[in-house]
Amino acid sequence: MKIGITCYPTYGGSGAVATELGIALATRGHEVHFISYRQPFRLPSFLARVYFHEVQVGQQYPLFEYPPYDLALAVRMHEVVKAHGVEVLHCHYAIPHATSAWIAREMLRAEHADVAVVTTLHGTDITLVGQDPSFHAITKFSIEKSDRITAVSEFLREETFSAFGCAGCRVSVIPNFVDPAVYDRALYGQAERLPFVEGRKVLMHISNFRAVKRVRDIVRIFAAVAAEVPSVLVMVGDGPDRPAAEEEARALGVLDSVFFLGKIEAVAPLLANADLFLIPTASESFGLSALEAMAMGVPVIGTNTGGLPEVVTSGTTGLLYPVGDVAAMAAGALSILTDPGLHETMGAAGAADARSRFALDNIVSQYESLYRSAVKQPSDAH
Ligand code: GMT
Repeated sequence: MKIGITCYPTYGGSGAVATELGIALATRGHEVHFISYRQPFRLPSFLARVYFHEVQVGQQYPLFEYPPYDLALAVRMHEVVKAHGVEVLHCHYAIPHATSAWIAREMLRAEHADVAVVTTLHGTDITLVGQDPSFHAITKFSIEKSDRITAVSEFLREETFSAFGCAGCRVSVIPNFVDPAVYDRALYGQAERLPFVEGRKVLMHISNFRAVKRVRDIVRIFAAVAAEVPSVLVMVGDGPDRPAAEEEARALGVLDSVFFLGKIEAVAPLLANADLFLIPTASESFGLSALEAMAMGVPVIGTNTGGLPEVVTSGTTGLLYPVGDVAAMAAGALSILTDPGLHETMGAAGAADARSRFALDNIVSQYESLYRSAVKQPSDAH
């Protein structure tokens, strides 16, 4: 098939999932066209059957205080569908991608052409941004107009129904995935070892450091653990709350043992260094980084919120606690770190669970069937 994929190209789980899905589809012989304002961060420069179409917003007219990206994206989608015979436009993150796809499809229909629109809901497009009064109606409209809608967890599916009512929405759950061939601890040896660890335990966090990630809690958990067990905290990624994390580490006197590595594309070699993964998030529709940690055999300490319990089985592949319960999370972390048998059992259970429930091959097949059904039998939501 010929598939167009639109996502946010910068760091973030939705862009990572969209890109890895596109690469996997191309490996299976499909032709994949990424349409976005920048080359997605996990997309290597050349891959057979993978194309990138940049959206340019055009001249910055003085009249435009807000350049209309959504319209430029719709025009590019329309152009790419026509030029390459794309059959499905798969939008990752509803706003504004599903709206632009609807416009592109209307333009095609005016020319007696067509394309199927599939929208994957990832998280804040439903739980936060989509519920903002300035976006609520258009988000509801755009998802209802999609031929197929998927959500990355049962939690997000339920949130979609409760936030939008969405009488016409048929939301299927297709979870995120990992490639077991990449997320395999055995592949990474001494060369990938972090030089500053010096025999200490490694607690790791990977995110875009937004408020929802509760980075201060991460540092507080770490400080409590480091008081008992020699350890370092490795913070991967970047975002608005990085200064807050630094401030907290300074205030707690642990800044010397906290290492901020910035944005790093390939996280598997880093996770190979980790003893524990921390994700004390306030809300998470899925928690792709937790799944990546599990696949690498790293037990997860997190919160029992949103879709995270659908990924991490508390007591088996990690330990989950109420949001903000730093003391419990620190105690949980210590219970794993000080019991090598438990650490090994949980790590192995995570790696096995990631492979059995979230393996790339199985999930990509689910998307392929969805595309086929959307092309053969589009929804009547026109
Ligand atoms: O929804 C967001 O906040 C952005 C999005 C992203 O691009 O990182 O994150 C969401 O999608 C990821 C991939 O499906 C999920 O793993 C994250 O849990 C989810 N984030 C939230 O729900 C806060």
